[in-house]
Amino acid sequence: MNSPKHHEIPGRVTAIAGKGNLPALRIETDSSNAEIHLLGAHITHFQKNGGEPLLFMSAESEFEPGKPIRGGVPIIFPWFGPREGLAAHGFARLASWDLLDTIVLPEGSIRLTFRLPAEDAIAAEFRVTVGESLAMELSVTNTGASDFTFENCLHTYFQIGDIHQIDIAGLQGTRYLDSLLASEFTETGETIRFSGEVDRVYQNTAATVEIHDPSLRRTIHVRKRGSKSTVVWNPWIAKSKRMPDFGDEEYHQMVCVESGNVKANAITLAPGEQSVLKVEVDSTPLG
Ligand code: TA6
Repeated sequence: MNSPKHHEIPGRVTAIAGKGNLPALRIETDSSNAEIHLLGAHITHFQKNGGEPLLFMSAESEFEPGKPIRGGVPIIFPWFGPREGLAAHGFARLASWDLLDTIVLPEGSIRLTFRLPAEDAIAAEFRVTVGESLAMELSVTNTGASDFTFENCLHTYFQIGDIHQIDIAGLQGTRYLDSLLASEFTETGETIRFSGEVDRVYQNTAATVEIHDPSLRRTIHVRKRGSKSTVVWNPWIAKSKRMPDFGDEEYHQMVCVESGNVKANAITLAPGEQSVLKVEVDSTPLG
C-alpha cells in the first residue's frame, strides 16, 4: 500500500491536498515543519520553529502533473540541464513518486522514504529526514545488465533576505564551469557575491558551503557526501523575466546552492552497483 494516507502518523505526518490540489504530506516535529509533494518527491517547504523558511518557493510556481515545481528541492535525475527533445533536468522531478515508509526516529526526527516508479534497469529511492535540520539521501541502483551513466543533483532553492547582501563561502580554489560564458575558471575569492546572473558548476569539490545572510541574520550550511559538484545559481533580472513560473523580482530573495554529480562528475554504475547522494541543510544565527 503506497497511499499517503496509509503512512500517516497522527500529529506528525498528514496526507493533505497540496498546492494545485496535488497529493502532499505535511510533516510536523517538535522543532520544525515541512511539506513534500509526491510530484517529484519534491520538498516544497522546510522551516525551523521560530525561524524564516529555509527554502524558497516561487509564488508563480506551477503545481501541475508533469510540470516542474519552481523552488524547494527539485530532484534532478538522470541528467542535468537541457536535453534535445526531453525535459530539462531529467524526468525524476516530473514523476509521481511512491511513498514507501514514514517513521519517527528516537530523537524525534521524522524520516520518509519515497521510490521513483520502476524504470528499466534503474531503481531510485529518496529518503528525507525532517528535524533540527533537513537531511536528504538520493540512492540509485543499477538493476540492469550493463553500465549506467547518469547525473544527479539536489537543486536546492534557499530563501534569503537580499541577494545583494549575501555571500557564499567554501569554494575558494575550486575550478568551475561558468555556464553563461561556457568557460572554465578557478574561484579565487574567499567568498562569492552577486551583482548579476551567476550560473556556475563547481567541479571536484566535497566542500561544505555556507551562505551568510545578514538580512535574515543567519548562516545556511550545505553539507554533502557522495557529491563532487556544487552548482551556484541566481537568475538575476533578465532571466527572471524570461521564466513564466518565477516572479520578476523574486531573484532578490533566493539563491540556489545545488549538490550532486554533474557534467565531468557524472557517475557510471556497473550492474548491481549503488550510488548515494547525501545532503544536509540547516541554519544557525549569523555569528
Ligand atoms: O542549476 C542551474 C540551472 O541549470 C540554470 O541554468 C537554470 O536553468 C536552472 O538550473 C533552472 O532550471 P529549470 O529547468 O528548473 O528552469
